[in-house]
Amino acid sequence: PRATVLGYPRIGRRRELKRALESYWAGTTTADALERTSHDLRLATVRRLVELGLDPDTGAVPNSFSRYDQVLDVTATLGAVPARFRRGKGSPAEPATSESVSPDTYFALARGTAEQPPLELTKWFDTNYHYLVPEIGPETPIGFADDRIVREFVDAARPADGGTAVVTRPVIVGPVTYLLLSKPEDGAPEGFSPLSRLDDVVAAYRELLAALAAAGAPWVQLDEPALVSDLIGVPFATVSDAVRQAYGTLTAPAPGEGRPQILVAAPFGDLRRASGDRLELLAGTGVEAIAVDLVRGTAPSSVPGLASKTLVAGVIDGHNIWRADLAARLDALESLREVTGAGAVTVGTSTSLLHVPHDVDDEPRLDPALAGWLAFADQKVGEVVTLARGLSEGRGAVEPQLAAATAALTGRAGAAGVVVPDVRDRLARLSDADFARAAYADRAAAQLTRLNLPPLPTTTIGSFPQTTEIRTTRAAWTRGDLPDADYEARIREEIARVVALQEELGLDVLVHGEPERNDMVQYFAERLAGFATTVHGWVQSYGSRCVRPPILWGDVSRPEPITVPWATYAASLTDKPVKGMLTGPVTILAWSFVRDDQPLADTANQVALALRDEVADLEAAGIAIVQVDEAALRELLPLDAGAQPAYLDWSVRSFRLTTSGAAPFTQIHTHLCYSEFGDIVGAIDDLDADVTSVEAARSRMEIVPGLASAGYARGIGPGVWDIHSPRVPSDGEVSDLLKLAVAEIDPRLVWVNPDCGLKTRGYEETKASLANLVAAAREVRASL
Ligand code: THG
Ligand code: ZN
Repeated sequence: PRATVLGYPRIGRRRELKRALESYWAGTTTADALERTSHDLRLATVRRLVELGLDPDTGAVPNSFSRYDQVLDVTATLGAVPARFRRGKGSPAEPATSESVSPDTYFALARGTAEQPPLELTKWFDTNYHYLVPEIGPETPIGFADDRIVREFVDAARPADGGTAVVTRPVIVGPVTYLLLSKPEDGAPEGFSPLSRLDDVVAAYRELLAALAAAGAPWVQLDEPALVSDLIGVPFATVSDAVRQAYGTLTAPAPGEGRPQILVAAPFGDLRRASGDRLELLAGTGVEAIAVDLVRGTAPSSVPGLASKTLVAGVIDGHNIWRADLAARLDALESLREVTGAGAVTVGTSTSLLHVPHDVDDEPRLDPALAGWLAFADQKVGEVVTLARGLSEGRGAVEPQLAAATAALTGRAGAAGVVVPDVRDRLARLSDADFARAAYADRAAAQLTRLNLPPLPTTTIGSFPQTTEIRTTRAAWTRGDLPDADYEARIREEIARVVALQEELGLDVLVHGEPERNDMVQYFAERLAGFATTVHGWVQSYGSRCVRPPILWGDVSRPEPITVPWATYAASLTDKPVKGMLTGPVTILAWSFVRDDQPLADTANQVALALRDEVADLEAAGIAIVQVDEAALRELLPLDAGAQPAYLDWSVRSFRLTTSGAAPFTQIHTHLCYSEFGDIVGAIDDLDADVTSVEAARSRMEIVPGLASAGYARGIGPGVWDIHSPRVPSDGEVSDLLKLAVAEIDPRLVWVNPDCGLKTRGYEETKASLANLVAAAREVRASL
């Protein structure tokens, strides 16, 4: 095919999948109804892609649907269900055989059961999508257990409804990436590597490919993003060997069996890595096509072995929402065949379109000028189709489209708000002094005197449970159905309730609970100049959960204080210190679609300056503690090791720019989500926050020794309550974790707090857990 995309959103234009899943889980609909909705969404999607110009007959249309997660789908295809979900099935002495996975088991893996926590959720490369981590041990069953992928191909190719038939290209996570993203199953021997099961996995994929060929699939797409990442924890050469082995076997089917042509896709980075050229590696295998990310990757030069293959040129950004410079992209495409020596060039997206919303035309409230600068999934398919036509029929055939794209870009560059001289001037005038606070020892002394807190002070991360009533109130006000004064009164009432509850529980540092915030990024984006928000721009975050990333399109400034009225109201209700709560610049960038016309570092510093003013206003209003959350600091860490130092430098600087205007007697807190901090301990220290809270309960304080040995010597709140499940930890459990912390770190530095915000928890378990947390802190305090 001449044009394709690597994947398409699955949630549905009106989040139909979310609704179907949630009513199935609630027990109000059946598994059959969920299956029907999935079927309808799949067919609607592939037909939409044909309508938008992809070829219906040649495998140009990806079949990339998933009921929950594409990595879980491989686990189900392989029947690779970990033993902890198989108890009671078969005798433990007998090795389990892989068998097809029922909807109950599929969703038990995704969401857990009364007895078993779910598979772990982790970020998919450098996106805001989260996949379910497979658990693979020496005995985990692995086979070709489930032919859903084949049935979904047949469903589109020979539809029962008599509508348009589409010969799709099934999209599956590739065997190497699947195993590299797996973790050892509980009970696996020390040092076991899931990659050691490669032969078994590849054998199953070979059967799957044979079944697809038998069903008539001309192409299959195997996604191998792990090939572009240095954050994979396995030596470079080991990964390359696995690729050679896997694709050597997959491209040589067993006698009498066929296979579709294989497209290996490597989104999110450059296959030509500092440690070796993986484009050349893939070109040396028998696969028919390779999809490269030309948005992140460099323009490739001559590649041996590519003459017999198709290069799918990912020139349209699947990860961001800006309309492309089509004329420039066409220039690049025109020279690509000569430069690389590829046998053929297909125009494609850099990544799946999973990471962008469906359709700009579905956003009636966007400013029309801004809307004209944007391309969501459907517009991106159009761009790919246009470029393919230009490539095969010549520029003349698509001149109007090229001109329209150029005009949109020119309009964008010159539009009011994109460049705001005041914002630029302020940025240009910054000096090193704007990034530094007084010495920590002086700050600590001033804060000790002012705050007068007990040792092991107790606090929470910021948000309290969001009741249905609060969500309804916010929604009514947003719709315009609730007058401002009534809304304000309702929020104040909620804040007063949350403050009273915290006093009753005996917490030392209180929060206002954030009932006014829909989302910790969207809330600020709605109140800062330079951002736009959407109505239907939902992007799947995991399973049925979605976010609506704001669009950061212009220079950022703060028209008026954002959080000050709520924080000061809360502070007026209590004698205890109340923390002001802000979201930091890196997290705001990580969870937004960010402008692509200036360095991220500059954009981050603009956001930082707006937040710096908010810190100053909170301080002036008498707030003694300000927390600036950088939940996503680890998340934006580049996959490419070479790019990490520069990222850590600008991200840390933007945090310091946000906070360093604070006086020594103002205590700056930060909170970081996720527990994998090994790579960034140095950066955490460089943030120079007075107190840092981190996730630590699930890993039983694993982060603490690392921080201690790195010489970390400021306040630290390792989470002692895992808020990711409704389970209430006993006071004994909490005090055991606390004792682990104070054994490693000077007890004068240790804070007592949950792992993360409480907005997804209920009040029952919140009250019980916080009571135990306070009791445990008191017990350990007494023993110091
Ligand atoms: N905000 C944003 N991005 C995030 C998170 C966030 N990315 C990482 C992490 N947190 C992802 N976690 C979630 C958790 C819950 C939901 C989404 C992502 C969620 N969404 C609601 C839903 O889909 O029903 C919609 C929320 C709404 O109504 O606005 O519950 O915290 N930006
Ligand atoms: Zn968190």
